[in-house]
Amino acid sequence: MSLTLDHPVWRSARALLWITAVSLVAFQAGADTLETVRSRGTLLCGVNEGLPGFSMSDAKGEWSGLDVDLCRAIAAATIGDATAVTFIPLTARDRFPALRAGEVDVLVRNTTWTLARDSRLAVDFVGVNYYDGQAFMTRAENGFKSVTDLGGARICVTRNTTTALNLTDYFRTRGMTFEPVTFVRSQEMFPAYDAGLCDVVTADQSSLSANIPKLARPGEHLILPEVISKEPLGPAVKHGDNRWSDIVRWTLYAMIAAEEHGVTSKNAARVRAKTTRAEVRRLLGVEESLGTMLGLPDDWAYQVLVQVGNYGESFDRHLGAGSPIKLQRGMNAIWSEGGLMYAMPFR
Ligand SMILES: N[C@@H](CCC(=O)N[C@@H](CS)C(=O)NCC(=O)O)C(=O)O
Repeated sequence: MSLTLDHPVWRSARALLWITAVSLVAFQAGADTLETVRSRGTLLCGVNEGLPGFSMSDAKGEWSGLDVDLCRAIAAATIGDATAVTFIPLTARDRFPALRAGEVDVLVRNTTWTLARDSRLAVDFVGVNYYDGQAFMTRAENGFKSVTDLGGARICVTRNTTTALNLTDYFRTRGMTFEPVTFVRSQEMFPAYDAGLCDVVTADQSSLSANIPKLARPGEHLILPEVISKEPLGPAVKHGDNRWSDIVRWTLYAMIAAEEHGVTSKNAARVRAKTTRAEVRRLLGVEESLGTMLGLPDDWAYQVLVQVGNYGESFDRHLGAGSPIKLQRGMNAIWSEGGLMYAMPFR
């Protein structure tokens, strides 16, 4: 039997090829997150359901926090409007599947950058917006002075976190035992700790400090001195769209670089009109069109600064002196002030 060109077998093979080609093009188009975000008119940002200082929504449904500001900054850079963000609250467990499935364009949810997450989970971390570390909190009356006193203690921890992994590592290494009391949500864990269901609660340091004011008697709790891990928290995107990861990375760097150069939401317009400093002129889009290189308008970083502010302004507002949490800048100070916040060169 010979197969002529209009034989049904060829016809279905051609149809199949055509469908494959069309879906490949559609897949490629879908992979251009910048275009998707622009035509949608809003950025889908995956955030914590409620972590004071990082991401919280108030009675009116208004979100605020350091992570929330980064979402807003990305919207300002890409859409020109810091309010064009749809916040998608995610648990620790749901965050990576949601990012991979494209339910969010970016994940900014107090998430630690680790090798396994960066590779096996098919996501890319693009920077660090808060250097944290894991610590332990307990009631002062328990008499614990150090994590080494915690053998046999009941310890509250959230699942699907580096926190749970580090806890196991730390106790195993020292031949100590503990009784885990696990939760999916920190909104359930802290009240459980407050109600005495565990002797100790462990989480990122910033999260412990942020949650103390919500306890019934904040003055009765203390954070033990040891910090048992490195928790570099930062934004992550799905594998496979390098232009998009560049945009998220450089939006964070724009906020950091602006702090280095003393450019704030208040003075950005004046600085843009007057400055003779070359890097500041490039950052603010006065010369060399760095925005175009990212697929953005030349005033992308200027919009971030005017609408959201620089990294230091955001930190102070939500976590530092201007907030109820009053955290020190510590490792999160700009490198020139002895911290780790360091933007790559704008050129
Ligand atoms: N940085 C750690 C921990 C992140 C995390 O989810 N921490 C918990 C405890 S503070 C939390 O935020 N829970 C909030 C929630 O899942 O609702 C990680 O990336 O795994």
